[in-house]
Amino acid sequence: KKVVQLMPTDIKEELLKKYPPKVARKRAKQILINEATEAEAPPEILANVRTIPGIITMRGCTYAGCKGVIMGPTRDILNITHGPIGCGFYSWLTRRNQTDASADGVNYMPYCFSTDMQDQDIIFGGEKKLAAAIQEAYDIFHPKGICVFATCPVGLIGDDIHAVSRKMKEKFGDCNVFAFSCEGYKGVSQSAGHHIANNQVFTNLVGENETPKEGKYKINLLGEYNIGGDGFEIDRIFKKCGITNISTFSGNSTYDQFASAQHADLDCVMCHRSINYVADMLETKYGIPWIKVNFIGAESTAKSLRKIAEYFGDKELTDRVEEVIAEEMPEVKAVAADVRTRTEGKTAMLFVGGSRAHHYQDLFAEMGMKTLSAGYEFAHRDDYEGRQVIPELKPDADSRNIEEIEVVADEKLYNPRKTTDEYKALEDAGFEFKHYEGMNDQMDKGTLIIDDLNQYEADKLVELLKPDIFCAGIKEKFSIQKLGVPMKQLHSYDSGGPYAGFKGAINFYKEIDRLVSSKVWSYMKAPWQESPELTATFVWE
Ligand code: CFN
Ligand code: HCA
Repeated sequence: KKVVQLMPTDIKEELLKKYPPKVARKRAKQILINEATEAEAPPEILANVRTIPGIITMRGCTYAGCKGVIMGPTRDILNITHGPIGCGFYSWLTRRNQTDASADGVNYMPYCFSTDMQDQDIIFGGEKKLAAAIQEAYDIFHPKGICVFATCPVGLIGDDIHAVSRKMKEKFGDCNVFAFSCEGYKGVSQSAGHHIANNQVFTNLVGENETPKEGKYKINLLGEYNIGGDGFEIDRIFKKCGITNISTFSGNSTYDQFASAQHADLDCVMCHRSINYVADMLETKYGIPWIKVNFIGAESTAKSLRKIAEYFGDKELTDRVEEVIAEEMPEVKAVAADVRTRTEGKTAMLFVGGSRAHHYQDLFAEMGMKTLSAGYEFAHRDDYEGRQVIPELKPDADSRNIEEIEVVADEKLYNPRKTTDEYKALEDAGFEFKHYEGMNDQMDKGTLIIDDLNQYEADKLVELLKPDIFCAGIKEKFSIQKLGVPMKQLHSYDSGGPYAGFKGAINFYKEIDRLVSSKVWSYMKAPWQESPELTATFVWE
């Protein structure tokens, strides 16, 4: 193992060395050495900007963020992709979002619905084909809701998916049909797709069920997607505490849960990046306040439960939460203590999406492991710096003009060019920010925080810092393993999970212990690489 003597500045320089000057200048703003600036303000990072063409990014597209991420995990809404078959196929169950359909048996998630656009649809338009697909889906399944998702060519040829959906909704009368202008090319990344999905679900679905919901402590869990069963574990804990989860956006959710979200008393935001827009809209329209929670990590789970109990300010709930924590923790602590004998002092790198690269650092910390470097694929500055929007400046969001809402609005709200001094001036002027801890707050001084890490930089970082484990997604999986470093997918969890809550923490400790303690990585070199062939001397008898 290489002994690292490199300073963070050296590493940053190494990463940038190969780029042409213009590229290097832009990338330099997205690679941050985590140090307080002169004014002791958090350092600034450039985020949510377009990837430079030619760079192999790990990001996904707007369609993926809308159809796959936000709408995908709801089992009884029938999702139709209007586009070429590849878009539907590659977003078909790859995210490992689980569901429990035992209540009524309705589950469309194992299906892949698409209009399978062909050349003639591109030339003559695909609206008729879309209407026929919606009709066919309705006739076969009679779902409560049908959602239509635009792919790139739909935006280019101008099919009016909203008009088609409206017409079909009126025709059926008993099925809510609405569409998403989530063409893949819009915005900067999948983040734009989250925003579009948030707006449309809020506009077309939330608030539809006016029958009040039973429960003493009613919450919504926003930004939890039940990957590998995480949501099942969190719901188990809520139930044990006596907390009623009205709706999860959107892991293991149903049409009716979205329709009833306005009946909750508190919104608990887990993945802020993907769902903060719904949290804000629920607050504005229904007066439901939101708090930030994190159920990744046993300590964070306990902290989040206490935060919820504190909000309700009721002794019965506070006592029950303490009882649950006391009951669950001993097993977690025992496993942590055991694995720590092997994991203490080991190092990790995390480059994942828009929240996990931050949340999972808690689990590593519980194992005594240090995060050397981390970053998001597509998060915005507030996810790094822990700032939130100034509600007074919130623009009207129109999902059909994503450049406006994602780029212009972002500048207005989070303003990538706003300096920390300007933030402070706004605060001093009486603007209220919702504070929560961003990635930069949590990471040690001198660590490297890198936005939109690419293939080249990932390989270079591993070569320079040789972490004991690298966490990212499927695109990085095999290139990292070929460098002789164990790799854990923190999107799909490979085939593992749940990792959330108390039981999830135990699973994670054991899995990481297995990976970082394995001897297999020391056998990466073939025998002839280790000890090159001896030169033979040919002797003629
Ligand atoms: S489940 Fe979430 S937690 S929703 Fe988001 S930002 Fe993606 S699909 Mo992949 S694993 Fe990832 Fe987050 Fe929120 Fe998942 S870190 S990239 S869009 N994400
Ligand atoms: C997406 C979904 C994804 C991809 C994961 C990966 C997921 O971005 O479209 O790259 O391994 O979690 O499934 O983030």
